[in-house]
Amino acid sequence: MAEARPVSVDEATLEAYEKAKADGVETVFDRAARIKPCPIGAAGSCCKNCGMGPCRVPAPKNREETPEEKAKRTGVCGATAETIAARNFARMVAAGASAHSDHARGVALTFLEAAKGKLKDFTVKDEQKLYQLAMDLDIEIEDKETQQVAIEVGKKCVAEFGKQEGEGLFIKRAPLKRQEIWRNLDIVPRGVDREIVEMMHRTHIGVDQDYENILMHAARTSLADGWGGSMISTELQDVMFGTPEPVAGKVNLGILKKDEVNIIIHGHEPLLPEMMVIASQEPEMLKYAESKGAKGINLGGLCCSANEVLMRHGIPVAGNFLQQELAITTGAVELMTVDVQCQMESLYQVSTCYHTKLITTDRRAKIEGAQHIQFDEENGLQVARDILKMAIDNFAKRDQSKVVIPDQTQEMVVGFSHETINYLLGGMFRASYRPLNDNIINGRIRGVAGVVGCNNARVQHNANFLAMIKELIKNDVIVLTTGCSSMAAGEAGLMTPEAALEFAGDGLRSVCEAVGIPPVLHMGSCVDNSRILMAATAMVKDGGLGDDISDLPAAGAAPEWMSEKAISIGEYFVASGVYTVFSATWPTTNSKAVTDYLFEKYEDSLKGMWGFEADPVKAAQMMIAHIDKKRKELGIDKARERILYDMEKRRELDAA
Ligand code: SF4
Ligand code: MSK
Repeated sequence: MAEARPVSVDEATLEAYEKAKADGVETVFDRAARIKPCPIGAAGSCCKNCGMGPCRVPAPKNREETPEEKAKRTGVCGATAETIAARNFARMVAAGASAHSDHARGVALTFLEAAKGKLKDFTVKDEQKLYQLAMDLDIEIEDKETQQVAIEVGKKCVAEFGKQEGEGLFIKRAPLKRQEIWRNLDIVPRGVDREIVEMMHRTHIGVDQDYENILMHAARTSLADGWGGSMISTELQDVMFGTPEPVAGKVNLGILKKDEVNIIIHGHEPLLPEMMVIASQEPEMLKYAESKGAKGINLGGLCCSANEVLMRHGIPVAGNFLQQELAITTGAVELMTVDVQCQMESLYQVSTCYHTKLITTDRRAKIEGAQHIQFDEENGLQVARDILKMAIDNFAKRDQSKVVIPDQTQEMVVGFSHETINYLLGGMFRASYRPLNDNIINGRIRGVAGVVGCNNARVQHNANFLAMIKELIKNDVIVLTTGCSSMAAGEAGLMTPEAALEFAGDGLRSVCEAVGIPPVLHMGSCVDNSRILMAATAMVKDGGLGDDISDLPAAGAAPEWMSEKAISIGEYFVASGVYTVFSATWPTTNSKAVTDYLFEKYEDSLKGMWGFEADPVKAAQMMIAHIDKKRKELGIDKARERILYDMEKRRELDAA
């Protein structure tokens, strides 16, 4: 019998997984082995949108069907395989967009209250970004006080969510040609709440039964996320907590400390994590920890709450989505807070096998068994202090005989907001994307790839990310990452400037060496994919690479995706003109027409399209082929050939 593949390519994960098994703790890897995916649902052919179902539509014949055969492939209400697959896909987009945007709404409401001076613990940290944002939102600045500008920005952002008519205000940031494409297709998003409600309505039984029409509204809904909800979230978080700048960080389970109080912050919203960072550095808190026998307080993160505080403060990261249970199984975590999104319900069960306290902090996301401490913005720092004290008090209950912390950690450089990329490449006084564009035009950098998204327990942990990213950078494609993709790259050492020497092609390596950046740039959390949209827009606006995002030698990917948020992100990449390739699984395979529409026909209208390829290296090659096609269309393919020739010649000379 063939030996089962290891669950991860990461040594620390494998070590912790072995310990979990030895401790008799079931984890996501065991459940994935036990529970097989339902083939009907996986293909997008199950509908449960009404009480006459659920209906499953059989897979199409592998030949042209007769009308009678086709007629039999429907649900009780007559919905076809096409309608069902499109509805399921569209609902994934709506759910993903709602997750990002409900997060954003919380941030916007907090921002507005803080601007009014009602929340003592939250302030404006980045005034420059506030003023830029105000200008983008058409707010007259004149000689207004910063507080007044912040209030007006907060009000406008809050109003964006429920905007009934007109265009989302951030749409104007996109290249003009892109805006024209959206207007011609009548898919410029209004408020994200409206688009999501309409998406849910259209996919109710007996409403929209034209798959193309459903999928066009899916595009509009996703745009309300990427250029609406997610963008509001990123912008306001930057204004309140600071725009990320390059900072050193560490990643992997080895960041946990044997002799300190370990606290893990997990989820997505940075409000509580920001307060935890402040509280954990207060001298009284450190003294309190020492009084309980600990050498210090060690704050670490998981998933995107981790990315938020990593990018702004260099707080270390314990791991990505598939490592969340394993952090607890080290036996060294006193307390884990979870806010919203990507936190496994199994965490409570795992925590009961150790001394770890699991604390839910958001009324929208409770877990049976876990203790709930509601985060209260009016009292943010005090809530953080209370939670920290609880963790410190729990240190004495740690059973050191149960503690095994894998000793792997990896250094990385993070904090590449699109503003930072601007300054790094162009300098403080002439910040611009010009040097990036020039290096793309002269061929040293072949193109840009956004590799983002989750882990998926059906795929070997981190394997697809690393195979894809290495193939891309080897071929001189610079990689931008967010979410769990960033941690995968970080854990493998791809986020250090030195990684360029080992893994990048000659052209990309020369640029990374000159600027001192890694070949893989960490741009933040899931909502920060809006930064990638802004970076792409900045490249277009700087000139020389066409006049739309779809003209850029660029592509997107999520090789280990699993969440509905990833589908929303992929959809707004596509609707913004980006060729976007997913691996792991694809949710519409039961309908060839729907799949063809997403993979081919979208390009006719949106100038961007989806792709799927299970093999991550082949997927990377598809992205590179697309990048080369765009280079050719731009007339810059010859420059790259010359560069390669030069490199070859240079090597010959070096060898002589
Ligand atoms: Fe079946 Fe139609 Fe109801 Fe879906 S909406 S469950 S296809 S009857
Ligand atoms: S945390 S959405 S598993 S990237 Fe943002 Fe990771 Fe995906 Fe969650």
